[in-house]
Amino acid sequence: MTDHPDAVATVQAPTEHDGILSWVAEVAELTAPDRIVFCDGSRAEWDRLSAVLVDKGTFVPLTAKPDSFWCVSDPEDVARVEDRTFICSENRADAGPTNNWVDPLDMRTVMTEHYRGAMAGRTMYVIAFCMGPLDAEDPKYGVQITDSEYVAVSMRIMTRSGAQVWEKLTAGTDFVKCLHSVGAPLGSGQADVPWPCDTTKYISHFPESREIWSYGSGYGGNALLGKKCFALRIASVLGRDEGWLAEHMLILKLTSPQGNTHYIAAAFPSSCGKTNLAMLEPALEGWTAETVGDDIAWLRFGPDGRLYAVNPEAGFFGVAPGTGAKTNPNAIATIEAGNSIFTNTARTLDGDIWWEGLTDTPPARLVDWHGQEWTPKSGTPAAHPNSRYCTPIEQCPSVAPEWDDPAGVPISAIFFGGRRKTTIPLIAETFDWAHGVFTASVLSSETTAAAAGQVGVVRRDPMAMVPFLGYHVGDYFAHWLSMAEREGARLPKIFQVNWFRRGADGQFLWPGFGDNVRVLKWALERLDGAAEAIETPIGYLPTADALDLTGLDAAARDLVRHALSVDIDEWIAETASIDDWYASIGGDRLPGTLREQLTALKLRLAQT
Ligand code: SAT
Ligand code: MN
Repeated sequence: MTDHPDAVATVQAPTEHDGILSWVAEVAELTAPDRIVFCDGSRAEWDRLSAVLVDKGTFVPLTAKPDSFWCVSDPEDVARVEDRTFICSENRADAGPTNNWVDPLDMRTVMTEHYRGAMAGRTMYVIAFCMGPLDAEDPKYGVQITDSEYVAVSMRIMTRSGAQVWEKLTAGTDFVKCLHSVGAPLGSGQADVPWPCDTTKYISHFPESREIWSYGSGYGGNALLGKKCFALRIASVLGRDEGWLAEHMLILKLTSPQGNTHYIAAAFPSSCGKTNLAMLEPALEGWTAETVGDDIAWLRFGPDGRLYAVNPEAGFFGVAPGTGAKTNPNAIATIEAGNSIFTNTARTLDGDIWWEGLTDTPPARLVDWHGQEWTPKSGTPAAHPNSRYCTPIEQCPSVAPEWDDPAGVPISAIFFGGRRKTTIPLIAETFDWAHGVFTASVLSSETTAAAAGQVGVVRRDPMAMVPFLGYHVGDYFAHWLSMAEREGARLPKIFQVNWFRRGADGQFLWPGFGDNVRVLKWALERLDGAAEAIETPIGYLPTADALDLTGLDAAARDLVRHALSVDIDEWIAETASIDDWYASIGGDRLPGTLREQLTALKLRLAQT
């Protein structure tokens, strides 16, 4: 690698915050970088760092999109590594049965040795960022130290960062320490590789001291520490302590033809369509949908007792495959505007990107995500199933003007969904808050490529948060239930959805995408009691005619009827699996209310 004279200059620290300065000095002492750069988040900095990345062979500039770059990762560093993700609470019991736990002192000892000298030959970047609007009443700041230019430019897209944050991070202001190294020190004169990382990886969280230590990976969820590590794992602990919720939810604004606006939040596991729903193009005449967030929502009580949602992020880190002009035109327009990074997609020979589902037919020749020449005859996917686009939210044509409102948006309904071939109907309205929390606590989904490991296995993923909880899952359920105890609380209605149910022949029963507005419309009409529903053991479901199926043909309507059916035998089997799930949580931490909910569900099923 040739040094870029502009990029290597160690700039003056833009802060007098002692806590930051002493921590930066301590980390530099341990990790031994060649130089330190405090990021200002400027356009010039983006240009400089992307030039460094091009020079290293990490980035290939795209000629078909302005200021956009393609890159491929190390083939072993393509997803979150849940088995290497740790919640290092002081007491093992506080991490709960769903997290890996290591004693914090032991973890610090082991990781300190990995960090020792880890940044040799590299630049250490110091990035100040704010999760959520800068003018929030109680802004949540983080500072990430990283030795990866890829991480630095990605953080510029994904968070509010740079000079505007340094200005606000005045002496004594709280911040979350986010330490990251790819774990690939360079000996003197040693050439860098395009995607430095280590085979050993640790994604560690210290909930009591609000710290994140990440080592060995450059991949999004492992390395962009504002995202899952801070905005979900650490923030879930902040929310528990401060009376709010940090959730794996999109935020969507929906306006009916009559001009009624509602905001909804919806939780789905990774790679189950949150981004597509967040950018929905309604299939029903007269409806508009606008995007507030696509992945994470922080929900706080407003003065009127309603829950207000804020999107802590400033960009999308969306799953590329399956995203196309038909499925998500707003995502396509967002990336067309440029300023984007594409990781592990394929690249065309004329300087554009491609992935399965972008167009119906692939180009005749491509460079695939391994960097190898690819043709449709290759017989392998051209893009990795977890390949991603990273792009600024402000470029999204469907972005709601209030996406950056420090007050957030009031949530009328919360949706929980997973990827289930059977059992779970298209939509069900839960009976009340406790039943809604119960339903979310037993949410399940077939695993996807967003995390390393087997794909397609059903697992319980309560609130779609199982990989992102910073504390004990039973305490988390208690925290959700406690929302109803707050004086004057006016909580949203909770719904369960499943876009992925299949018929006996394996075909999807529901068209999904823009047609999902039909389901959302029914749910919103339920808020003021206007839509018809029937009571079933699992909740209220639309009657056969209550869903607006205008424009769907008879065959599609038949499938919808199947999608809406509640199969009692399947549900009895489901409750047996819920028994196992609850047993794994441990009786002392599982709220009694949820056990009662399960008993009541079994009773309703038995009486049907
Ligand atoms: O890689 S991320 O964790 O940021 C995306 C996801 O898996 O939801
Ligand atoms: Mn996600």
